Amino acid sequence: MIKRVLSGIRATGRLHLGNYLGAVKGMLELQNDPGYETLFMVADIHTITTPFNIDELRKNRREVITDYLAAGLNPEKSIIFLQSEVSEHIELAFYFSSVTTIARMQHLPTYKDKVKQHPGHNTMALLNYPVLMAADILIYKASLVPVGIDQEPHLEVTREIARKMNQQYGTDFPEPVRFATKGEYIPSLKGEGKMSKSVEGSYINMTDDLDTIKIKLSKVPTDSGKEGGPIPKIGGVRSLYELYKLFAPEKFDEDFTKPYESGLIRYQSLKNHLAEITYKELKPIQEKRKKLETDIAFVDNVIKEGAEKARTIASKTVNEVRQKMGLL
Ligand code: AQP
Repeated sequence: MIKRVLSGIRATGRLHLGNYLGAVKGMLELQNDPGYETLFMVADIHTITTPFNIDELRKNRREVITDYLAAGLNPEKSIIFLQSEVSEHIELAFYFSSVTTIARMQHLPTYKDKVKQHPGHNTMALLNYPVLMAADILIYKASLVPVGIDQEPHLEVTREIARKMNQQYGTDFPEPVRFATKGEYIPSLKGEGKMSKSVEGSYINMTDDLDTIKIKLSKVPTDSGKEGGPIPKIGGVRSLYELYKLFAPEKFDEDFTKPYESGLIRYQSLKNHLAEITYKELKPIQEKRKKLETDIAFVDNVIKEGAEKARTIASKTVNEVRQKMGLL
């Protein structure tokens, strides 16, 4: 039986290397494997769980679709859509909230982090984020989810909800697992935490040009490079190491690990080289993006057809759930 795949990215801004390496690369791999039926959405409803600007949201919904297409998501192989255009997700999330306790949601590390980040915005929508994510996945009965490691607690919640729904109402939801990429956790350029859209100075955007990437990497904090010893587990050096490993896997031992261990690393030339190899991978995506930006009708059509296809599957699941719960 063909397995379904679902993933999404919030419409909070331009995509960065963390989104690309942790999520989009996994999406591409699964899209291009005929053993899977793939659905990729822009999680624009999830965007309103943290403070947002209306005009920015409207713009970013389209920007993320364009980023997806530029990176290689293909509407002939995948269903690409905006979450808000399939309102069944919200309906299913409400049904799921009836088998989810408030205490379970309050204990999630992702929830606590966001409350810390936006103390004046501790809303029901934020608390409900993982329930909506469970609905996003289970509405398509997807069993594989290409997302970064930071999303693992939410997948655990999704599995719990699937189990509870199946036990209490006899539904047939799968218990989805994460599809991990090599870049499942890209650290921040600031050397602390993960690369994140909402942390200024932490990220490289997929649309950054070579000079911008060089400037951003030049600011990554490092040590003197003369101490030697094992690569630190945290901090700016670790961030550089992780990026180097992903963009130059065959050379990182020789270029990074050995010079570091022997106290001979030269950060400036290393950072410049890292900027060049990073840009080399992003350049074709950026070129494709430029063309897509002018092809408004094509992008509009992707959005329209994606929603129609997604809605067909989603409404079937919601009807099944209504029936099983006595609402139909
Ligand atoms: N640093 C990261 N390393 C690996 N994967 C990452 N992802 C995000 N950051 C990293 C993955 O990208 C996908 C989309 O994430 P999202 O936009 O839905 O939400 P997010 O995690 O909130 O992304 P940001 O950049 O951190 O946005 P803000 O700052 O707005 O919260 C997910 O698969 C995620 O794992």
